[in-house]
Order: sequence, then C-alpha cells, then structure tokens
Amino acid sequence: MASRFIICDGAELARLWARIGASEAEELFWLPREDESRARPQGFRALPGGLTVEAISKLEPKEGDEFALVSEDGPFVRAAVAAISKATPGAPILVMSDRLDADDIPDHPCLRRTGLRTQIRDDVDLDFAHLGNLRRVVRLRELLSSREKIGILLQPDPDPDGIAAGYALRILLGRKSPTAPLVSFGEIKRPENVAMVQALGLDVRTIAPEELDEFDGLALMDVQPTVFGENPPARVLSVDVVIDHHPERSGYDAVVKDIRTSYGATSTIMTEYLQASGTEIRGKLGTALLYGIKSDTQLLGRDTSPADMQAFAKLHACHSPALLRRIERPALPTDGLRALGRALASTRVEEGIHLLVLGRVREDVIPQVAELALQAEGAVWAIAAGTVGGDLVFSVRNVGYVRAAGEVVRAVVEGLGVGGGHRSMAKGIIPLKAFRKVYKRADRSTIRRALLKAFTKAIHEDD
Ligand SMILES: [Mn+2]
Repeated sequence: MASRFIICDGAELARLWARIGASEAEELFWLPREDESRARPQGFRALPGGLTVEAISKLEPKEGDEFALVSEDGPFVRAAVAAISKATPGAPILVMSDRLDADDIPDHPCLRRTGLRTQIRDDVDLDFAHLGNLRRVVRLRELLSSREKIGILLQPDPDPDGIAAGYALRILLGRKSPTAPLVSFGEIKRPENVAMVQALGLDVRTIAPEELDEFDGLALMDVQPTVFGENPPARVLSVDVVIDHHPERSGYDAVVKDIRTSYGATSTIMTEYLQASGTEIRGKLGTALLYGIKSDTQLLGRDTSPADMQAFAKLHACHSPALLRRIERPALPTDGLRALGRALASTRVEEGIHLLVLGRVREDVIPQVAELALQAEGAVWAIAAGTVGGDLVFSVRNVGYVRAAGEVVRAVVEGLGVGGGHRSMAKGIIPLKAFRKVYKRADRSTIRRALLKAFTKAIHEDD
C-alpha cells in the first residue's frame, strides 16, 4: 500500500490533525516551531534533522507515495518542496493551507493546493444545510400530518419538474394518491409530459377551482398562487405550503414557504428534502426527479446551480435507466413507423438540411423522428413534420453550433403559426388552414417544398 507522509509545521497544526485522526496509510511528522513547546503531539514523529533532503530520503519514499505539507508559512513550504523534489523527484505533494499566497507555492510538476480549516468548514456548512432542510421537512410533516386530504396543486399544463416535485412531496409525507392527489387547473398537454406520467404510472387530476374545497390541506409545487390569473380563487391565496424556484411573488399567504430562485428546478429542493430526512429514493421517484431537473435545466445547461448538479449526481445513482428511456423515448406506434418508412424511402440531405415529412401521425412521433433524422450523414439541421388534428406540427434539431433552432423556427412560422425553442431544439405549429391560404394545398410534396424553402432562408438569414 502506498504511504502518505503528512508533514505538519509546528505542534498546533499537528494537534489539529491528531484530533481529527489519521488513516492507516498516513505517517505523521511534525517540525517543532521555535516559539512553541517541543512536546510531541500524539501520534507524531519528529522529522529527524529537520526539512532536509537526507531526512526525506530516510523515509524511503516509494513510487506512488504522496506527501502533504500542512503549513501557513511560505519559507517552510518552499524548503519542504525543495527537499522532497531532490529526495524523490516528481513525488505528488498536497499543500494544505488557508493563508498562503500563490507566490508562496513553488513550481513543482505534481503539486496541488487545498484548504486546511476551510475543508472542515465546507463540510460543516454542508451538514448545517442538510439540517436546515431536515427542519423544513419536520415542519411540513407537523403541519400536514393530521390533515385528511391534501391537494398537491401544480401549474396548469404541468411540466416534468412540477410533476416530479409534487410526487416527491407525497412520498415525503408518507402518503398515497387517494389522500394526497396531484391536481391542476389545466390538463397535461405536451406529449412528452403525457409520456412521463404514463411511464411512471402517476395521475394528475384536472380540477375546477371549486373542487379545492374537498381538501383540508393545500400545497403548491413549482408554482405560486398569483400565477393563476388576475383573480385567482380565494382558496389558493392562503395555503399551507409553497415550494418553488420561480421569482418570488407577493399577494398570498403560505404557512411554509420555500422559494429558491437560484435553483434550476423545484425537484432539486425536493431531492435535498429527501436526502436530509433520510427518505429512501427508489427508482421511480429518482427517475421522476432526475427527469424533472434535466428538463427544467435543459440537461444542466441554462440556469443550473451547483445544488442542481449535486442533486442530479445523487439521483443518477438511484434512478432507473430503463424507466428514463421509456420517458425519453416513448414507444412508437406502428403506423408512425410506416409513415417514417415512407418518408425515409425517398430521403435526402440537402445543404445540410434533412427534412422528413410524415403525413398524419401521433404527435410524440415527430420529435423522435427529428432526433433520428439528425443522425443522417451530412445533416446539420433535422426537421420532422407531420399533421396532427388540424395543424402542421414540426420538430427541429440541429448540431448546436449553428443559428439557434428557436430563432429559425420563429422566422419560419412568422405570420402563419406559433413556434419557439432553444439553441438546438425547437417546435413549430402552423394551422393547416393558414398553410393552405399561402400555398393553396397541404399535401406532402407541397409541405416539403414550402418548409425546405422557408428553413433554408431562415437558417442563412444571419450570414
Ligand atoms: Mn420548475
């Protein structure tokens, strides 16, 4: 086993180390300072002859052994690094100090600098953060435990973050859906969100505001009361719980309120609650929260905080990859596959644009086909279009280093329909009526010609 030679500058630092305790691989040395007692700190040996090449050589360092220098004194560190370099060239050195300047640290090919007391400080702060979360969980449980039926209210057309956070609250309260249902004033519309609740076996009930009367407890997740229109129902202006990460609003009362605007997702707050209270995060819950964070932060891109990263890492270790795949890649219906087959039969990539027109399909097929289309050789842009109800719906993907997909789609639908998105993914909807007004017909070859022309123009507009 490789050794770690810990060399402390003076008895005070050595005693600090001794109180924390050493691991088996660590050999502890100390050099007495002139201004302090020469009494040997427990567990430490004196470095025979001081900070010299000979003294280091006597330790017989082997390949793989490491050194730590614990000191707040520049000359000490410089002398030690010089002696170690001579005795065992290139040996790894960790300098532990809170006060040294960069100038005090000599050049060395394998040296890392870290804090000393600040290391403990960070751990202590982290533990107090856990304790703060535990306190909130205790309050939540005290407040709600005696209630018969708690409504967990999400925003209208709930998104994955809200759904996951609401589900996490239910688990945290030790309840099941009959006594803590997820409810919303508007149904889930986006097909990928419908796929999420189906894969997870969750139910989000759409209710009218009057139906809130059946609950003797109300918690708002990923939303605040004044979001519900100009005149929100009175019942939501005075609630038990609000947990959210959107900008804080005024004009309502909540007994327990936890709003963290620096967080990328409410799912992150809930992950911290679960961890702090020692609640087991099983595959289904872990997957829901992971997907909630992923979708609200666009895979840890926009608006991501270190807390989101930590929660993501924690959840990644306890999610179900199979379940996540089912959410992100919902099963394709066979008629959707046939439409894809027809479109692929005559496919071509023109000037980096790969456009597939599918005809009438289920809406969730379209984004999946766009993902696939981007894999074609030479494709920089992929567009999948299909007819859903009375609309022409299309999904757009690009390789990421070109004009933002959202901007392109907004240019394409201008005056015809609605659309938008982000850097590398976007969606547009044009009512067939509006399309026919401009292009006379809405058959597949007309759609293909029209979209190709509009996209080619929009993509190159900035050049
Ligand atoms: Mn959110």
